[in-house]
Amino acid sequence: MALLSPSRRLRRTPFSDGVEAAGVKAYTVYNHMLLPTVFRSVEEDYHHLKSAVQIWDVAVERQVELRGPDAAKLMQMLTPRDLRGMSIGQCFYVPIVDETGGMLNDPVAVKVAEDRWWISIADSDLLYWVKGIANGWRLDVLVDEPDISPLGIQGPKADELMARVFGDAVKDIRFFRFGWFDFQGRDMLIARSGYSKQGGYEIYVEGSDIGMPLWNALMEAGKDLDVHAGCPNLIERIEGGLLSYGNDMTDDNTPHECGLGRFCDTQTAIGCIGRDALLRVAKEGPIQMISAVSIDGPAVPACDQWWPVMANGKRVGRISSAAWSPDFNTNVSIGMVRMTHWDAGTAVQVETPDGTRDATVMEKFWI
Ligand code: THG
Repeated sequence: MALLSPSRRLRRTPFSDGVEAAGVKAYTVYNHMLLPTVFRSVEEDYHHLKSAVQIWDVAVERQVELRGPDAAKLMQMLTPRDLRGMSIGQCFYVPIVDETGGMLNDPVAVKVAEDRWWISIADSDLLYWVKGIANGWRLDVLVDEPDISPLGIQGPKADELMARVFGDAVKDIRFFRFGWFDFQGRDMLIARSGYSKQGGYEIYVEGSDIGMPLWNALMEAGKDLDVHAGCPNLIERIEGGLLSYGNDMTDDNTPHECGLGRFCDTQTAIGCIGRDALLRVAKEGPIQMISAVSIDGPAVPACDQWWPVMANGKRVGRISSAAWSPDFNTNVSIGMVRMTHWDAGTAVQVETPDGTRDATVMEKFWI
């Protein structure tokens, strides 16, 4: 593939200097910004992520900040997840839907204060939707994208590394909660979260100037832990069933089709845009569903287009993400499969660019 031409529109991050020094081999574009995808090789990065600790430049997880008296009201308008029980200090994975119940994004909402929320977005221009709603409803709230860049610390040795830099108290943070910690006189919001199933943290770094000092301090503190620059890993995230907006689902899909029905409380999410549409689909139930699919044969090529899922010569779904898994010794994939074929154990065929392969719909790869 040809190279990407750098320009102002293809934004660098506060950590890009560190990423380059660590020998990044490939990037993708996410929220108009550079997101590393490979350091040593996808497989080497995968084994290292599962055994050591990595520092991830996930600045592409941009924050849409809501500030003001109507911030909580606006946040509830954006999602069918009931936010009434959410405390300050919590993070919620929240589907964001449009008026038809179609997925616009699947961010992490961070309740910083009653009148201050961060929406840590996946790859779609959610800012404009949120600004439109705030202005259309004349809400008393400021909506913008502040200079905040998440840095992920992921892997089994993440606790040890973070304790060395921020103190032992960082280990007391519970899953999807956050606390405030000092680094060189700067307050940092640190959450126990991240786009892997290996455990770890996300540091919401406010102010680009402190990005590289923090990156360097973590690299220095973790030398004997074999710390390395890393990034969301394709194999590990498919094994773990972590969805990728734009790949695995789009605004054509409801949260229920995406397996995100457990994050919808449509009955009680009063004021949520798309509520009427979702009440209908929740009642009838989805007719297709995100599914784990194991694809037979040798390693499949990169999935940069939907691959048809077939049964008896008819299309019954599509594969949107796929990779060879060394630990499962098969190709793991995520697809959207029709109701008639979504039961675990169902035999199907997948039309890959390398030819048609036998495949099996799985309960899940993850536990
Ligand atoms: N962290 C933060 N922002 C993000 C992501 C992140 N923005 C972009 C993208 N990732 C958003 N998508 C996801 C997808 C999955 C999860 C988080 C964000 C996730 N899911 C867990 C799971 O499915 O097992 C836990 C969900 C839960 O139980 O609440 O973590 O990674 N800041």
